[in-house]
Amino acid sequence: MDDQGHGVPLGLGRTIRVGQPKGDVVPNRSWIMCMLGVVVSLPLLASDFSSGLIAHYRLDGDGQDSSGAGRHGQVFGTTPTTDRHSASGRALEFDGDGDYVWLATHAVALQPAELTIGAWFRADSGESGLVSSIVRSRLYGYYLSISESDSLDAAVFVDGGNEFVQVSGGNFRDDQWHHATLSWNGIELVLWVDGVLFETATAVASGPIHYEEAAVAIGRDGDAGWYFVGAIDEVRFYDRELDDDERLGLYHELLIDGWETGDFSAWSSITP
Ligand SMILES: [Ca+2]
Ligand SMILES: [Ca+2]
Repeated sequence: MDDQGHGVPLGLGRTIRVGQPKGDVVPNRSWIMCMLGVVVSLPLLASDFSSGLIAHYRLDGDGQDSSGAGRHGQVFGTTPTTDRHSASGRALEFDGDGDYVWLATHAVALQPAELTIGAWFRADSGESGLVSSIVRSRLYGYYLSISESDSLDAAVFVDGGNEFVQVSGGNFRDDQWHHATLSWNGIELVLWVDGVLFETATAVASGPIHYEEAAVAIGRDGDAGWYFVGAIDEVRFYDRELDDDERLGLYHELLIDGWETGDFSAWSSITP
């Protein structure tokens, strides 16, 4: 395993555990009723998303942290672009050539023992053969990226860096917006994509994520290249695992956007 966490293991990692897909999880009725509750209790739902929130990068043309913690990122390159709702200037475009948001100043906070990362991404097609990093903390640490073969990869390093835990699959270099939620709870790595459980992997050695150095970035593999090509939006870091309703809530945050803007077209997406 190289310290990038990409490519062929080179012997540094003691074990590699790759989980199996568990199929789709259909939003259940209780959740739907919960979401309907948004109409009358939006502030309650919104407050749930702030529990354990370390940082929230809306990437509305900048690297500001809107969590209230002041963990603002330093933006290099990038171009404001449309988000998944076609709202202009509400996401960042990364050209694959030196564009990234540098978060190392806040590495102490952004390198928790357990974590959840939620992010929207739109990976450009035609970039196969390259790794496109969505979020990375290295050395070791964690990452969410599009692989050379266009799969979505999520991984953490634990047990002092001796164990590499990864989930991987699909083809996401498709010019479409997708939402990924990566969680590590000390035992299991869980990846949700577009509001459903995608894959899990259980570690041999439980424990905190292992970090060395402070290289945390959006759109780059920490301080080691693998620049993202496409757009990234709404990156959230939590210092805890989210439960399934919360994961679903992150994805369906568009409902909250609809509530705010009066566009309820997305409501059909949770028809039971
Ligand atoms: Ca945004
Ligand atoms: Ca550039």
